[in-house]
Amino acid sequence: MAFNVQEFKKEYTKKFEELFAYGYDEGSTTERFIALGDLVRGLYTEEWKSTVEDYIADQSKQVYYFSMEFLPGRMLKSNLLNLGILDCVREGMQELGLDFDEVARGEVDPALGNGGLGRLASCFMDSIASTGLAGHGNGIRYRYGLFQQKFVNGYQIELPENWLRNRNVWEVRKENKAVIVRFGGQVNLAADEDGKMTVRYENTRNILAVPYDTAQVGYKNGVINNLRLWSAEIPYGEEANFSTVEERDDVMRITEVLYPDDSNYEGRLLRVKQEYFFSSAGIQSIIRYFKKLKLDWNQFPEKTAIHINDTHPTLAIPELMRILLDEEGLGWDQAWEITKKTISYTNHTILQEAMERWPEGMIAELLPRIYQIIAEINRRHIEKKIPIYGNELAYRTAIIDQGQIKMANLAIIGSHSVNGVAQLHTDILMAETLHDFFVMYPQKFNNKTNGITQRRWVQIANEALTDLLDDTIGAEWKKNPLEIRLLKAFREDEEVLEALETVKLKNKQRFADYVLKTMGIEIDPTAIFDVQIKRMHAYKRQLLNVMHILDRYLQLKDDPSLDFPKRVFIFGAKAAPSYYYAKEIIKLINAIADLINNDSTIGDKIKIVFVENYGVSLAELIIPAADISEQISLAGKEASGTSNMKLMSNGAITMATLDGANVEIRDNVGDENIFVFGLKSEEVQSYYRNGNYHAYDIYEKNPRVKRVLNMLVDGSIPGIEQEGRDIFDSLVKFNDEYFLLKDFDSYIAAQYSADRIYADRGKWNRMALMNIANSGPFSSDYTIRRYADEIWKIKPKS
Ligand code: Z16
Repeated sequence: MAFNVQEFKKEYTKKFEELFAYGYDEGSTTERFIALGDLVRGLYTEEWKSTVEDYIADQSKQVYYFSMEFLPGRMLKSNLLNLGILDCVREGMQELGLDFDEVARGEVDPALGNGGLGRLASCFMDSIASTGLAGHGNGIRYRYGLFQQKFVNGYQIELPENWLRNRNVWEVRKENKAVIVRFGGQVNLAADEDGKMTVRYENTRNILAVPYDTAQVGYKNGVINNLRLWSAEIPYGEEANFSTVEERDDVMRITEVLYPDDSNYEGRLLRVKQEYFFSSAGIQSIIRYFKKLKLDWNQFPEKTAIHINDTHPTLAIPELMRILLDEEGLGWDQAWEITKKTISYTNHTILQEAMERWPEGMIAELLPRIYQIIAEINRRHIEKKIPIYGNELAYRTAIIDQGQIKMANLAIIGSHSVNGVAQLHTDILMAETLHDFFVMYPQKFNNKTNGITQRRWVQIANEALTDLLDDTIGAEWKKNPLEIRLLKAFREDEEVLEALETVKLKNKQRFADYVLKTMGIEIDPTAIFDVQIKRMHAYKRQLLNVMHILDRYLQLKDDPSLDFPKRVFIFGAKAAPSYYYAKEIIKLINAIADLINNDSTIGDKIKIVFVENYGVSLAELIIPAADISEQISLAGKEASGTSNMKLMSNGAITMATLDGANVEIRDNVGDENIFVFGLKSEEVQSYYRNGNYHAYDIYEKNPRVKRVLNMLVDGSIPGIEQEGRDIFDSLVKFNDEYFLLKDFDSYIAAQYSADRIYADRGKWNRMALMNIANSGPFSSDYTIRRYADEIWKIKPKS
């Protein structure tokens, strides 16, 4: 993008005055950001428009990524970076006497997702545009994002996240592209003049779905795709069949707030309304686009791929069927072939409690026509499979079972591709969780290991590392992330290793400043920064981390002269508001932090920092500062993990169980550049199957475990009477579902070897270097290329 500093300064000054009627020097940070964002959006609208026009002119195949969640993070810097004008704007702002980073922080971070799944969707949007693919997001414009987390007396409390309180400069409301989504009512058959039967919906509640579009700017390639988020509104004119105020309120409620549950299913009516709302709106707008091309319906899958991110958008399948059958007049078989060829599905979890299933009656009442179609898909599926696989297998794969509609079953049967998100996860799906389906449709199953965009997670979050890389290996890695492997040549280069240490120290200092300012805790930037950042969940085992902290604390109390490097344990985690146990662990960690941070007898050998309101923006601050990346879920439970990839890309060394993508990280960095511990997935499976795990025995026989766990119930940690007892019981009395006690010894041993190596700075720096150098394969650019080649069958724009 041709643009110079002088021009920028002029444009910015003008834009600010136009918007606010006074000079930028008088403006607030928010206003300064709004003026900048507004200016930047204006810079790319031309290319945004022409990208769409080119797609239509070339009739290129489009992929639509349907996701209930997107977590883009602040967009100012990523847009500037991808437009190629980040440096220019930074310089211009500085010359205007403005602090660019501060202005950038004036943007609200849109928290329209819970965690990994939503952030993955946003990495994918960035990679789709940046690799030149015609792909767009489809989701919900929640009025309120994921709750803001505060700690009060160590307890999590949730506050509404009103992310639209200031103007959203990036979105464009497209009222003329609105569609109607219908709920309720009855389905009737009616004959027209020639006796042809048509399906009529009567007495439906009609809701207007209004799209808000946000540009997805590709990295220096002129491609600008679209993220379309739908908002529910009351229709005008004939469609406005509402009578009471309550009915109106109901409409507004659909896109009011994001459900705050990560990997946990809650069978709420409003949730399924949200799911149908954005699935239907998305399908309708795709069909409208396809019709402009004036092609035959059989060409629909040649021109369209629709990807459903987890089962949340699965109603896209019967919705596509409905439109093809009822509105376009196709026969069942043709419609079904088109649907299956168009749709593909990603599974993100094997946790049973996360599997979506809806009561038949609920769907029949809310979406009568969709229910009929699901029932017919189910009927045909069973009828077809019985002769081949027998009754038992056929019924085990049924969509409707015991009055429930199983969304994963519908997603698998109604699509041509089912993928897991790391090799181990996909293997478990095929061998265990979805084995029945694997027997029926082996060709549908495939793996697509997750990835991350180094543009955000290195170039934007870690400018110091970016500069060092550029100076050391050149800038090719930015276009071609695998080229970061060139860094390996410098593994014995003292100067580079020291420079790497300096970069890390600088990032640790930056985070330490934040911690001092926001929490009043002083931390030493030369200490080991040991980081666990992810949703709070029992299977992720933050509690194992806690056990290590308590053990270390006890060792130090016994012998204050013990010589190991100082450590700062850094946590960031939100708990689902209804997840009681997760909230108890939050309270526990905060109580331990209070105890240890204020214990002068251990000096600052151990510090604990539990940041409030962890999210994308805080991740950008924490990840570059991390030395150790805690990836300690019970083997077999974490589908992939993606913070593991972000942390390794920033030179943190992984403390890992062989779970999710950790396995592939180990394969890439080699055993000597990672700390691996704990049970393997097969061992866990075998314990579950044989029922021969006895946590109580470990508690009785392992004095270190016993001492640590007793701390939970003997009053040594003030303020956790209830929590300490509950957590103790979950481990000792209820047999420790996630094998913390079993993995304790090997975890502690791995932590001690980390201590020893950290003391050898050269060695540690070399390990950090090798992690960075081997992070290229985890770029979402490659993940997306594999989705494009193997599932979506689309090619980059040349
Ligand atoms: C989610 O973030 C994930 C799974 C799920 O069923 C629901 C939500 Cl909201 C996560 C997985 O836990 C994680 O392992 C994975 O890396 C991520 O999805 C992206 O695939």
